[in-house]
Amino acid sequence: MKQKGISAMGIVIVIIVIVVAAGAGTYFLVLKGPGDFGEAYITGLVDENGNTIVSGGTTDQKVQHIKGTVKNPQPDETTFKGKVYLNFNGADEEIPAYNDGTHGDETAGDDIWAFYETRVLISGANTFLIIVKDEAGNTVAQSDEFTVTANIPVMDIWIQLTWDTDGTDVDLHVWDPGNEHTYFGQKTEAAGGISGAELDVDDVNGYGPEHFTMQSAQVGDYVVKVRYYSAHGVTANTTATVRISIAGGAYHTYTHTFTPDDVTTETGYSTTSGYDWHVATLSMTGTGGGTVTAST
Ligand SMILES: [Ca+2]
Ligand SMILES: [Ca+2]
Repeated sequence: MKQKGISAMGIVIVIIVIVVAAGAGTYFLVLKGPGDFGEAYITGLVDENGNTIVSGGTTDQKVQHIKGTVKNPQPDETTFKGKVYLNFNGADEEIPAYNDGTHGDETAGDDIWAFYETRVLISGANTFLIIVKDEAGNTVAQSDEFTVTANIPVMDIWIQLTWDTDGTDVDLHVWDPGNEHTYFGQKTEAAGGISGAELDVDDVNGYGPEHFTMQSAQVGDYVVKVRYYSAHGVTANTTATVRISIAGGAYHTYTHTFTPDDVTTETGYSTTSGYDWHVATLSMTGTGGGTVTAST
């Protein structure tokens, strides 16, 4: 298949990494040859209308699908021997890769694995980068940085939930000052959720993300909570990460580790129930600003 940058593969590049152990006066020399880097590619963004955007481009669509390919750190294996991360606007988010002819994978069972990820952009500059690590946690490949400028309104509230286990279902919940509630059961105002707000998707099988966006927030407190809804048989702990940006400002980032025992069978939802992770309270001014207070 065509891959951006593959024409440069014939050039022998030797990257010399010198790590100086400060104080000990000891030098470690690590040589990396061709093939160690450059086998992760972002081939493009695709918006909801099917339009493809190349790096450096602009868009007026906030929902974008990021597609591309990576190679398995150990060739000829039927499972991926490592982890793939999408660095989206500065944060590494673990993502799945497929070699079964789905999610944009062109040939099942070869050495090329595909990813297909959805993200909700912020207004202005957005950056994407793919990082591949082996099973020991060493970075073995990294894509070129992919940039896109989103000509979309600044959101008073932008929230993203991701987590680090495959197959699990974690849910983002937001209540507004009037106790209106947006979650998977009512993602939009039309479905009974918060007026003027939207949850883009309920991810039920691993990693997320789920995004909550609201262009014009009311005056008052918004409560952000996360529930571990179903482990779907996964026995490992799940660490969830929530990023919050108020009016396009810097990210507030919070993490919480759930054990399988934290999955709750409770069916009620409230701002005060004790079996969810209370992430933060957003105290909005109603004029495009507010403060974020982490739950204690
Ligand atoms: Ca393949
Ligand atoms: Ca979910």
